Amino acid sequence: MAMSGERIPNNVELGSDRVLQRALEQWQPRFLDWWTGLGPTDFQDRDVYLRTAISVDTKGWATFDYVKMPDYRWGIFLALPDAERTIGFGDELGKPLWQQIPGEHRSTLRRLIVTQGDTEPASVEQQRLLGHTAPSLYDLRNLFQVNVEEGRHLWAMVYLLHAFFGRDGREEAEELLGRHSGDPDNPRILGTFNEPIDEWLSYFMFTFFTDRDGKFQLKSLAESSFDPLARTCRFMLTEEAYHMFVGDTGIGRVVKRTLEVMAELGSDDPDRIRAAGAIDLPTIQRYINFWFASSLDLFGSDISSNAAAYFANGIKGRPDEPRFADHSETESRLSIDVPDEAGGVRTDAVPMRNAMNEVMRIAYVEDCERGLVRWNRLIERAGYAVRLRLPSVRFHRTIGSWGGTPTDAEGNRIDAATFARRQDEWLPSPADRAFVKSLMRPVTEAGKIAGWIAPPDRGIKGLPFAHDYVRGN
Ligand code: BYC
Ligand code: FE
Ligand code: FE
Repeated sequence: MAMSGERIPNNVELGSDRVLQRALEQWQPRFLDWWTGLGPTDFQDRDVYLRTAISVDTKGWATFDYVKMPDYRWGIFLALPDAERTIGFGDELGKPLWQQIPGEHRSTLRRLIVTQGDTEPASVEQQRLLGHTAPSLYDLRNLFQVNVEEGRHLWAMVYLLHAFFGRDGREEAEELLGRHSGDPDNPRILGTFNEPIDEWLSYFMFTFFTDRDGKFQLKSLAESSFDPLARTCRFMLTEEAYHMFVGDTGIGRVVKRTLEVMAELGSDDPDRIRAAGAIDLPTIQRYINFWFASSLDLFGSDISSNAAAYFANGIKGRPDEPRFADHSETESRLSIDVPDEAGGVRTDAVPMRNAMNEVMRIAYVEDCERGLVRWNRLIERAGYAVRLRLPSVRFHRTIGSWGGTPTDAEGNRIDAATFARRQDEWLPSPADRAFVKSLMRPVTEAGKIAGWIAPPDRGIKGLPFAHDYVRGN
């Protein structure tokens, strides 16, 4: 099915649509210019042991080999069609899926696809300097693995724009390479994707918390009535799992190393732990607070007429929609806590369709909790009473009912002055960030690892940790 001999590997029979093929072949060199200009700096001529998607066959969907990143075979792969599937939610429940875009939903779908597509290259831009400070060759390889796959996710959205949106779609595809993370004049669309990621603790937080937003957004778009969108998201989720693994095990390895240093010192004093070159648990907690809150914002407003319209029109469902009992949700409501005018909290019963962003956010928070359970098990086994926790979903929000309402990490409302005075208790301070950055020194010898992180339990694809995953200098 996959045509790997083609310039753009694909399973969408690109060769039978010459106009589309030519349009994408014209976009390809622009993508490569972007990749070499704004992708990982200075590692483009290295041989990196990378996974490449080559088909959607569940057993053999990817190959592993040494590749120079600019030679990576970014392809277009959609999960196979499911002949049984019909519209799974909303007002058109049970009707046939759309293979083309209904005119009335064109601008909405375009905006969602552009928003999804925008995040993918944004993350590559955010991470472009990290290669210079990788704690091991294994981590360096994982960074580049995630980067090339985010590049492929951009291809997935650009394919949809070119194939289904004509001239508008081609223009949007250009702009996906024109906006840049953190650019004051032309930033990326969503907040989190303009945050700098210039050290590896933030990188692991990002792949844990922000790629997990990706998982949930992709799962909800995988339910879309627009079948090509659903199928492309289904396949993207195959790659996404590893991105979250990198974050989950990355944070776990930082915690593990910190616990080793605490045992060596016989102390949990943050200053002594820092002096010994590890990251104290309170600092890790503050990074969790920051990245969790920022990623919660990515779900949009908790009460959203946009979300209600996406659901009613069958455009965007809930993650794992078949697991819900009611796929129409015309009568049901969800209780949502919002700040009231008197400085307290009020509970509103919001029509379920308007609360779809919150439904997703709740599922996301539960998924995040599972990671914390694993890290806390390490702390518990080491004999310490402290636990890492997720802050309240109200904490440090910029979007939704709690956006701009100051609270402490438990979600109690406080005034702005108190927040300003105490924020260094909850969020990474400039001094925390400077400390974490001071630890970032590259370790480039196979089998060696930086002092602030433990090695992984195993390497890639059955190879040892000490394998030479990135070759050539
Ligand atoms: N920052 O009703 P509202 C990933 C805007 S991550 C800035 O609240 P709605 C990845 C919103 O656009 C997954 N603006 O929101 C991870 C709207 O603007 P307009 C990315 C924000 O529409 C790691 C306005 O506020 N995929 O794949 O229900 C590495 C009010 O709208 C933010 C998607 O997001 C924010 N945080 O939902 C690589 C899926 N939040 O239109 C990749 C596609 C909201 O009034 N996107 N706004 O100008 C969506 O489904 C929706 O656009 C959102 C917002 C869920 C983001
Ligand atoms: Fe992605
Ligand atoms: Fe990802």
